[in-house]
Amino acid sequence: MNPEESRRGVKHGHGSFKKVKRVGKESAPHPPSLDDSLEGDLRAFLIDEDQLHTYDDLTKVNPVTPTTVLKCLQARYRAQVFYTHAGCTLVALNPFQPIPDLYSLDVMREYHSAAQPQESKPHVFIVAEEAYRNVQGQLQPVNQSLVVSGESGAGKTWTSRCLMKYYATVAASSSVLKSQDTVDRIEKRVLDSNPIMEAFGNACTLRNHNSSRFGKYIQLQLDRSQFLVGASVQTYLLEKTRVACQPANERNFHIFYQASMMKGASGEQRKEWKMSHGQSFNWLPKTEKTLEGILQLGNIHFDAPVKESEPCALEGRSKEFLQRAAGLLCVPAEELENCLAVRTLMAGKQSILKPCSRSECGVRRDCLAKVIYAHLFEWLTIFINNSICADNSTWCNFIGLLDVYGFECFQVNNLEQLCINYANEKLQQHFVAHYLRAQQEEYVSEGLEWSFVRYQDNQSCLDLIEGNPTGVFSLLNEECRLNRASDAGKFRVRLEKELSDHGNISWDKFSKEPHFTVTHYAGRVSYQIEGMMEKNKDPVPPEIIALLQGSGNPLLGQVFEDQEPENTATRGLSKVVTVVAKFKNSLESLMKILHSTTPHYTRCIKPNPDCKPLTFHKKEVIMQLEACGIVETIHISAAGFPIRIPFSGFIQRYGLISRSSQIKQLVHSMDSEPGHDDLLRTAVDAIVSEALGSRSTGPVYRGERDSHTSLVHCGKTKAFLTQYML
Ligand code: AOV
Ligand code: MG
Repeated sequence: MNPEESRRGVKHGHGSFKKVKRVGKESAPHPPSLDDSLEGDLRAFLIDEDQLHTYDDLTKVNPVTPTTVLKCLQARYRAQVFYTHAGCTLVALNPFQPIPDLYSLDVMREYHSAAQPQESKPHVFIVAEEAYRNVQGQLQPVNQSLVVSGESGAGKTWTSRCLMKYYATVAASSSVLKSQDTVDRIEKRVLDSNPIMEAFGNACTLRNHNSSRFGKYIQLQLDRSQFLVGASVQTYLLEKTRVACQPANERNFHIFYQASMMKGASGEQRKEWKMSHGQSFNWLPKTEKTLEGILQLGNIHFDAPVKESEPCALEGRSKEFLQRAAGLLCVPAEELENCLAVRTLMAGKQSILKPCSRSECGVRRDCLAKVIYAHLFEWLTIFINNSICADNSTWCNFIGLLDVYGFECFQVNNLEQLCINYANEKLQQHFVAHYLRAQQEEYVSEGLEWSFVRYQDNQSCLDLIEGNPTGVFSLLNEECRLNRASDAGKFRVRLEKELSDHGNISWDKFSKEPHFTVTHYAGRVSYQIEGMMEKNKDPVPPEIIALLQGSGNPLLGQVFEDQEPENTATRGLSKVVTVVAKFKNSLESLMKILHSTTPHYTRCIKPNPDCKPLTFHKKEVIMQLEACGIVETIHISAAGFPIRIPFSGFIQRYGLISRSSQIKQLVHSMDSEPGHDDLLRTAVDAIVSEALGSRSTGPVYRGERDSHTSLVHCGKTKAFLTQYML
């Protein structure tokens, strides 16, 4: 490892790479502070600092080090330029304030009609347009995926919205935005699904006032003429615990506040919001009662029982709240109270009633609220899909937009964060596998003598989490299936025993709370074990399901209709499908879809932790750049050869401009006879030598490669070119 790597504690997945070939001060020792290092790098290599903000592509920065890249992004941010290419990916810096005209209709049209969008100013619309043309331009159309990643608050959801608007505009079957009667148009319906999903699935957290508490993959369905004809949404693991319990200074899902606000709105406010009193919405059919019912549940508290053999009694005004909740959920109040305070145990064919303890009553109340909300959310997703999904016969390709919750590290992290961070690990692996590894493997198969760039492979962290039979998820599932009370201390000992050899997990010996710390690609996160097993089992008492199935509320009756009560007492715990097992399966299906598409990556960066407009914190940004491997990506793109043209194509394209009659002859003869690779290779070499030999001084990037051989490489069947050479 070089000093940089050991400083970062980076673990590389592939030990066999040759030394990294870079131009300039490659092995400079690492200076002590970020600022010193920045200035040092800049003095040595980038003389005209004033021009830094003009670098549209980070591959042009030379040398590519975390600090020079950082300085370039900082200069651009200061100049209010928020998008920068980084080879194959786009870096998006969050301005944290609306930027006029950055996403206007005119701008959309400009990128859509550009002959070469890649040559326009960096923008997320370039990525959008590239994906759109990729679907269009192929003989065999290929589905596309736009993967937007970044930490919480970095701008993923915002970016996804911009992308959706772009497609709803450029792929509209007629000029949707010109016509007034757009109410029922599919493009509008697809866009309108966004605020609804966000109302139910987003919440204000310490990191982001509109944080997505669920993952979303939306497929925009295109017909043969490339028109948007529909969409389908797949959601992932809603953080339903938030309904009953929010971390300090965080909030519940937006919809609760929005619903209350609507209820309490004055006549004037209703006028301003264009919502008349008692107006109903097809998009929000009759959920508002149910939502209020959930809120009323939160005010129900139980007192300790007078006698141990008796159920807990309702505390203070709880009877009133219970009655209101029962009324709103359309269930008998007495049944609701029994369901919260009494458990039914089965002994053979006989059922025995057992009063719950005070804390158990609270757990059951929370469980009822969570299960209702989670089912409502699922129902909403189905409802939206039914409204926007095109008939299978009408669409043939899709562009998928992935917006999942970003990497999270809070003061206290539990199963939710482990799942969220695991999802981010999977995406990072997809990126590494697709881009970095695939590119280097192609160099090998083409026999290129190329010094490999090292990259951070996160497979070992994934093995730690998802490994079978000894990974955190498997061990957790095993623990949950044992018919015994959860014991955080015991589970910690088990983890340590089974996983102590693993480099990505550690324990703080002095911590009183049972926990484990995982070294993720984006940083170290400590997970609290207390409560993790219960969250993973996520048991729903059968009495609760039965209660809701009997509800007179048509919506509740409908969403619980097919739910089978999970009676662990009779079915056995081994059959219970745990939360992590379900999540892992759904992520695997997502990965399969992603692998079958051509991916495009956008890396959103959060320039400061406080979401302050136009504020750039170097430390914050550099950590994110390092975490997502941006520098490695740039190295491969900058020092590598992103453009590959098969020899025959290269000769046909560039042979005609050659002065050599032999090459011209070859071009003409190729129509009838393709020619051997060796012969073609010699011709490509000759064309390149001729072109570079006659090259005038022209524009030169500082630190330009020293000889023409590093601008073009001939593989076994293809010519590899740098962007600059092209
Ligand atoms: P996230 O999706 O990445 O976080 P968001 O997309 O919700 O983050 O962005 C957070 C906030 O940053 C938004 O609500 C906007 O106020 C602002 N913002 C983001 N991008 C832009 C932009 N291009 N222009 C102006 N403002 C922007 V999370 O869902 O928490 O992982 O879980
Ligand atoms: Mg989001």
